[in-house]
Amino acid sequence: MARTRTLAAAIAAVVLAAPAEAQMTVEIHNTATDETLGSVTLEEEAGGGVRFTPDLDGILPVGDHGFHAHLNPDCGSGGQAAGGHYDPANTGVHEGPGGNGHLGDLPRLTSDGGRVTAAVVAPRLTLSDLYGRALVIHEGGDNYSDSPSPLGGGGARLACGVVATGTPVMPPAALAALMALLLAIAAQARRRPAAVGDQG
Ligand SMILES: [Cu+2]
Repeated sequence: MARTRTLAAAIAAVVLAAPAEAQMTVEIHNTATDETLGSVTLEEEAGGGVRFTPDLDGILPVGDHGFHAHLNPDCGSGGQAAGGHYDPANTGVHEGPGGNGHLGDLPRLTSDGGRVTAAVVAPRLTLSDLYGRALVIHEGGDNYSDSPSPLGGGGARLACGVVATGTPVMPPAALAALMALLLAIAAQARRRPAAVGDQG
C-alpha cells in the first residue's frame, strides 16, 4: 500500500507540475533558403488576445509585410505546405485582425532595414488557437481585405515558422476529479490487508 500511495503522489506531482504554456517561441526560416531569420515570441495578453514579439533580421524589402497564422504546421514547398489562412469558422474572408474573417489574420509586421522588432497584438486569438499552426510572413503588405487582391495582397511567402503543439491545459474540474480518484485509491489500499508477498 505504501507503493500505491507513492504512485498516487507521483502522478499528482506530475499533473500539478505540467504548466499551461504562458508563452511560446517560434523559430522563423526563409522559405527559399531555410536560413534562420530569428524568432517570434507568442504570449497571451491578460485582457485577451495574443501578443507577437518578433526578433527578426533579413526581412526584405523594408516596409510592411503581411503576417498570418496558416492552417498546417508545415513550411515546405516555399511555404505553400502551410495551406490557407487559419479559418476555423470557415468565413472564407480576409478582414485583418480586427475583422470577423479568418481567425489567423494577424497585424502587419514592419521591416526597418530588414529588422523586425515591433510587437503586435491579435485581439481575437488565444495561444491554444495557434498550437500546431504555421506563422507566415509575406513579401508584400496587407490591406486587411480581399480587394483589389485576395488575402491582403501580400503575395509570396517569404518566411515561415511552425508553432509547436503545446501542453494541453487540464481544466480545474478534471484535475479535482483526478485528485479525488487518487485519494480514493490510496485510502482503499490503506484499508486492504497486505497480501502474502506484498512486502515490497
Ligand atoms: Cu498568409
